[in-house]
Amino acid sequence: MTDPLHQELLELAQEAARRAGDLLRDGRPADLAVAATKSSPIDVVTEMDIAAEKLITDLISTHRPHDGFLGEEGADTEGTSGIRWVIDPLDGTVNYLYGLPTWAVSIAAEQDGETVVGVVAAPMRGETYHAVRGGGAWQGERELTCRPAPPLEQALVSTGFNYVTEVRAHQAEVAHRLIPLLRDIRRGGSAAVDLCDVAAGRLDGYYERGLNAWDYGAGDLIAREAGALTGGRPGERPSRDLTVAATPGVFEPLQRLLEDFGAWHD
Ligand code: 2AM
Ligand code: CA
Repeated sequence: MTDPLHQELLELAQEAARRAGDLLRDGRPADLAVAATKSSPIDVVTEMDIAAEKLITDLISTHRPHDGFLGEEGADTEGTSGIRWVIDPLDGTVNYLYGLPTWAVSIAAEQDGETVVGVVAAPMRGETYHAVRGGGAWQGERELTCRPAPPLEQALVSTGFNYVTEVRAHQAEVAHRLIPLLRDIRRGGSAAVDLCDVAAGRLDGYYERGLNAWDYGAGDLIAREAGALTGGRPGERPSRDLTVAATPGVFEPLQRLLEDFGAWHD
């Protein structure tokens, strides 16, 4: 039996993610990709980002005026209810700019600092993922289970690279050492979607350095509820230093290699 509070938070997160996803999909100018070499399209994306975050925080605070918020576009309030919403209105901004389908709205609800609800909507994939703590991970009506672990050399692992050139260069060195030890690497461009792909059994693992709480909040719960293990450096929780998620059996050796290869520092 789902806690009625968690059910309420889930339904609110799903409604907010659906509306923000529609806004982003329907409001994206058709010529955004063509104009991607100029500076103005960045502003259009930023405007869409801000509008989506406002839609989400307005909807939630209408229903739950005492909750706190942490959002990529600046929402940062404490609240008094013990519930805080952690929101990335548009995860995968570069994909959105170019017209690639892998972008998402990510909404997590924390209760006393623990994520209890996660929703990730990927409108161009026609997919919405959700999880409530202790209630499994779902894509619509379909319950998700991460893949059975292959040997590491057959694992398909996704990652991401930072926007800052020097940081990206070091991340490329880590990937350079990792690639011969795996089946292959993917670079999807949305941390939230990568984590859901681990949950859905479409990836064996995922890692990235430099994420913020809003990038991985919802996806981390969805991956864990699908049976994946998640963490940061060995013994730590996911953080800005490092976020790792993988099916058990791949997680441990992958996390160890990332530690050895220095994936947790710039
Ligand atoms: P974004 O699309 O919302 O910016 C891609 O590697 C993933 O990491 C995306 O989820 C992207 O979020 C995030 N990301 C990449 N570089 C980042 C940076 N320098 N700061 C914050 N988030 C970053
Ligand atoms: Ca993001």
